[in-house]
Amino acid sequence: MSFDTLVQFGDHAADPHGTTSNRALKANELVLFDLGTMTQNYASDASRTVAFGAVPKDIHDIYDVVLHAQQAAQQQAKIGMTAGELDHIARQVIEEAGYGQYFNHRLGHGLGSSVHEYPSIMPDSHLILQENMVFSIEPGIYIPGTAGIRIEDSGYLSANGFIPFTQTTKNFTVL
Ligand SMILES: [Mn+2]
Repeated sequence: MSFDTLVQFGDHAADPHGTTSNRALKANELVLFDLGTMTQNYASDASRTVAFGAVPKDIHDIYDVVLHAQQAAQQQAKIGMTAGELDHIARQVIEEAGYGQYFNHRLGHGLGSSVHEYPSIMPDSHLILQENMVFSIEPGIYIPGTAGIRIEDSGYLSANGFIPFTQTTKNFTVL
């Protein structure tokens, strides 16, 4: 594994920098997974959030906001734009849905022989994104006391746009 696997349940996932704990899983809450592996000395990193049982509609709606933000950034990433512009694409989707204050970290980070590397995909960065840069796109919404939702793919930037390494479904999944 490229870092300690993170699994967080329900309100516990509202801390995006939290850790796995002894908090027991309850019915009808979200489960956030964040994990990666090392392959030929290169790190991977991916996150998925799934439902364990039925979750309230407002939680499902928030999931859709995160998914739209993640997909917008992934689809619009292109060579020559700045890291700040890419961050803004996802952040704007979340802000327009009214959850801007709950997306409290950068959009993504580079990865290579370690899991967090240059470039940093963050607000106001003027760094130009270049062909074959490898980075994550991982917007999230974290509502204290309620839930945390993050969807993350890592990939590389090609002439045809962002090519994700992760193929796992991002459709809302109920276990
Ligand atoms: Mn990551």
